[in-house]
Amino acid sequence: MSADKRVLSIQSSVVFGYVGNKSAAFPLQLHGYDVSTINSVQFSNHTGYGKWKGQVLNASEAADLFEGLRMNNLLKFNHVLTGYIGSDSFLKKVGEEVREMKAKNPNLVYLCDPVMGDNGKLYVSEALVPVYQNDIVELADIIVPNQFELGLLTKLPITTEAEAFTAMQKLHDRGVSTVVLSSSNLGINKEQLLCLASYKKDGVSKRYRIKIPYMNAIFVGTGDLFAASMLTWLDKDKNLKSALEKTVSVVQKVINRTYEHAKSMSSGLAGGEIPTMEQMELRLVQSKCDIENPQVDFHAEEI
Ligand code: PLP
Ligand code: PXL
Repeated sequence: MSADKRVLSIQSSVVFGYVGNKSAAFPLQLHGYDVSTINSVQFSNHTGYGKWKGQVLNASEAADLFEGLRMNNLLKFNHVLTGYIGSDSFLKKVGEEVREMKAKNPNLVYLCDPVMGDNGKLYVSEALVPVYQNDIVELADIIVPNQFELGLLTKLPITTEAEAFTAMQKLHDRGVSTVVLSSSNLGINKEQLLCLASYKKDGVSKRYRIKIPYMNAIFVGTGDLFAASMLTWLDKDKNLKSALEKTVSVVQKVINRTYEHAKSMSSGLAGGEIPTMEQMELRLVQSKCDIENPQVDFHAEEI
């Protein structure tokens, strides 16, 4: 095992389809990372289907897994990635463990996707919000909220690009060096999403913007792919601009391949039918070459 490429990824898992660890592990492995997964839930399929079955890992079960790793001296990760976590006690436990791992290894990089909700709606318990705000933010080196989550973390309004950067600065003030707003509706019109990024550490400060075309379709698992890709490219390139460009380009490539495939599956002889959730599952495996070697189709502007 390569000594410096061990990732602990704590997210959900699904039997069918690609969200959480199912969306993050494959891209990381393609880039040579040894990925250890803790599945915060194991569901048959993602919750967007409306019906699902499965298990939720509770805080004491998570503690058992950490204890087993500790007993064998295996808690030696260089990167921790967290995504969807459903309970506040579980999230607190993760925070304690990350704190301890960082005390032992100051070079450990923690990338947090503070999954709480989207478009003004929470999809986790309200009890998680103060845990992210008070315990988790200060542990993160990289944080990748969406627009709604950035507002929740900072208790600030995010209605303009300037307000978004003010909120991102607030996260820098708490010690987070890299903040990436993965998507926002702060563009000039509805056809345009903005992805914004801000880096601040040791007196160096950088800000970027990438414009992304809006697509009138719902993709699930793209945020998880986005986070795994940011971890990869920030680690490999050590450069926020190129990491952002490659990440957005890869996510867009996967989205487009997914949508083309879904349309080809859903259009009967008459055409025009709306794709099902199953047809809209990310075409991740089919995007192997793009993930490994992304062509940069989206360029970041420095602000
Ligand atoms: N959806 C689209 C269309 C995107 O392009 C991106 C990022 O590039 C995302 C979603 C990721 O954002 P979120 O974390 O809100 O899922
Ligand atoms: O990608 C977000 C996500 C993660 N985990 C589970 C989900 C979803 C989105 O629906 O259902 C279990």
